[in-house]
Amino acid sequence: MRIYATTAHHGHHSLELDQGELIQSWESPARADIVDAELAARGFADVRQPGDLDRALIEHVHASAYVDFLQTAHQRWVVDGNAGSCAMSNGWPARRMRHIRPEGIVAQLGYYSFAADCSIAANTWGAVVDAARSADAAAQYVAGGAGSAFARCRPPGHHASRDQFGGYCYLNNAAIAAERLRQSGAGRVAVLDVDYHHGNGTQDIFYHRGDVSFCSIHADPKVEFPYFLGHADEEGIAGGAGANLNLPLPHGTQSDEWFDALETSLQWIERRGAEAIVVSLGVDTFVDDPISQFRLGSQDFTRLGQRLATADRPMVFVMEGGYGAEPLGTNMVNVLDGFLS
Ligand code: OKP
Ligand code: ZN
Repeated sequence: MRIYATTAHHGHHSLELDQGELIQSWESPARADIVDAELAARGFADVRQPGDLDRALIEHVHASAYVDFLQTAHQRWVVDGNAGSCAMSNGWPARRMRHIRPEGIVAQLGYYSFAADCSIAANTWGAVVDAARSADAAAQYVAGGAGSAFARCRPPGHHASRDQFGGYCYLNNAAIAAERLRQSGAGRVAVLDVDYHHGNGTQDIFYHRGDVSFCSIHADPKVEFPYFLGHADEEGIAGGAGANLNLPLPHGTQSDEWFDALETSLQWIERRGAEAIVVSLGVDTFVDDPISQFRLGSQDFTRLGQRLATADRPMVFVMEGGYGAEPLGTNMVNVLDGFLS
């Protein structure tokens, strides 16, 4: 299996408002280092650098003004007199307020985000671009007939919508991979999101589209981040009607119930006629994940990979969540290993 990864992510470690305190985010550089070490230890040696960022491709997924904003936000923050800190908002457009883009950097940070768990530092953009490049390169490799690839992305992407960052995500790596597969000739693509959290950004990006189906297995938004999207009645609109499937599950969900949802997902993807699949691969469904409440064991990730292989489709794995220490590497690589076995 071909891997795409870079080291630019080391420059990015966000601040996060967690239980009333501003902490160094759970979404840390060590996460990718742990996965890279496990890949190397288990013989995944075909690790490549991705090509340049394709701005035109990105603009099929994100609003151009939003991409410009991300690229320049930290510099504008510094010019505004905030050198040394990370750019983060303190106000958001809520109910009965107006969605008119304001002018100042702090206000625009609120306009272009939906959560206070995600800040922008000097090196954030470089990390974000490299994650997007990795996802694109993995999709190009698979579109060329290569079978499967893993984009070891950091920061993750599935919470980033067309024009909002949040949930540790800035550009939507999985959506970029799906769009690349479409532009490379796959008529219908599916994104299967197995991260513990709902992929609200990916859903948003493809909600009007029938050519990219989106299916997510996740903790019920009534009790879990991102709180305001991911309910079972969200089925897509206009040309995308029927092309969105959400399978919310309660806190404490165990393997049996989770794998029942996976069966439902894969049968639905089959019915949608997907020629290629992007897997938003979060392993924060693990029982000991420090911020999550499902109960999958390490062997379950091998089983997940094995079941995905039976879908018998070109597959792009895009790294999303999974927190804590060493088990993160074991669990992530177990999926890839199970897939190849
Ligand atoms: C990103 B991904 C922890 C708060 C967590 C944000 C979670 C983002 C998850 N106390 N808030 O989907 O893994
Ligand atoms: Zn997650």
